[in-house]
Amino acid sequence: PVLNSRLIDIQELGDERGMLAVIESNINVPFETKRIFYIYGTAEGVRRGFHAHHKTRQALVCVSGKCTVFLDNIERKTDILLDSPTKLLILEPNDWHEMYDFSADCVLLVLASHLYDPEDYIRDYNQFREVYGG
Ligand code: T46
Repeated sequence: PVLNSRLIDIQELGDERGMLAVIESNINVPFETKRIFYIYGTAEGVRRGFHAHHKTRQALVCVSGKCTVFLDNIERKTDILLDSPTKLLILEPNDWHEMYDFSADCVLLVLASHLYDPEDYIRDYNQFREVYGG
């Protein structure tokens, strides 16, 4: 019943020049990163995502601005606010996700464990229930 996805803190490495945060494969993200993409310039009121994955593990961080991620593993649903460059959401493939409430300045950086493959997406909620409903 518990969600596999979880929020982790990224250590803030700051000095008088400003801040720096590091994400390293197999150190603070639990997979090897093969792909990086970022979502920005999201129009007001937009909700996106609406899928789960078969294999792809991801890590999401708002490097600027904020957004909220809705997670659903059928038994449990939760909303996670990403409002800091030090909050990293480890998003496991079996959690259905939707992103919403993007601030105008939001840059949502995503690290992924696999290259892009449309076949890895489960976009139909009934299929999601069949695959992960148990
Ligand atoms: C996810 C959430 C957090 C590509 O061509 N290559 C890519 O690597 C990606 C990620 C997307 N695309 C194309 C596919 C679509 O034509 O870019 C367009 C927008 O992608 P999509 O509608 O899948 O975007 P979101 O915001 O619904 O979902 C994305 C990721 O696709 C997905 O893996 O978990 O962000």
